[in-house]
Amino acid sequence: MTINFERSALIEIDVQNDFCPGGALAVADGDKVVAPLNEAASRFAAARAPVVATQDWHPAGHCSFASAEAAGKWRAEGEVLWPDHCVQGTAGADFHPALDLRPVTLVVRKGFRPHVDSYSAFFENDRKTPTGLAAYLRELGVDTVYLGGLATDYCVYFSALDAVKLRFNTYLLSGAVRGVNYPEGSTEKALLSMKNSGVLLVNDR
Ligand code: VGL
Ligand code: ZN
Repeated sequence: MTINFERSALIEIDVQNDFCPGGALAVADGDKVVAPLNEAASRFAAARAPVVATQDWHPAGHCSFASAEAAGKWRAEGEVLWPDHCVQGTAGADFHPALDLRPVTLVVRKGFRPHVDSYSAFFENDRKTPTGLAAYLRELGVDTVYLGGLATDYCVYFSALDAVKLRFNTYLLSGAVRGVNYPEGSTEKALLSMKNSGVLLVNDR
């Protein structure tokens, strides 16, 4: 895979303990994304290209938690309820210990507003509130993004679709993602829908 690092950024989505085996919202083989992402990140760092890591960062009692009082509230299309996860300041919200943070130039935290969930690295689930990531990338002259991380069918999926909508050339590192696959089949469905939306799937090397 040849990358024009001049105008590219790597975006590592939610590589956090709660999404890895043993975590509160564990993704099967979630930790397997770490090695390919570290390898990609070291290549971006060598080229002095930006590497963004996102972090799901919920306050206790967040509206996306099945345990929350707000559980009965109206939900956006494709939104579901989850076990408590990635609560601000907990070990579950930390990046996986093997994720190499040295190449990371920006950490974007999302999902910190109690009443709105945030899957995408670019916009919250109200589809209006920006995270600031697009402005950061644009100011650095980035027109192409490479995405990997967790989970294929939620945060990676919504991030990739938004990246396309924002007119970034959008590549998915297909060996560096894993899905929750809830409901059953959603990982496959997300991959297909990304392809149909203009996301280009690439192998990691
Ligand atoms: C995610 C469910 C809830 C993700 C975050 O990172 O894909 N999924 N919060
Ligand atoms: Zn979450």
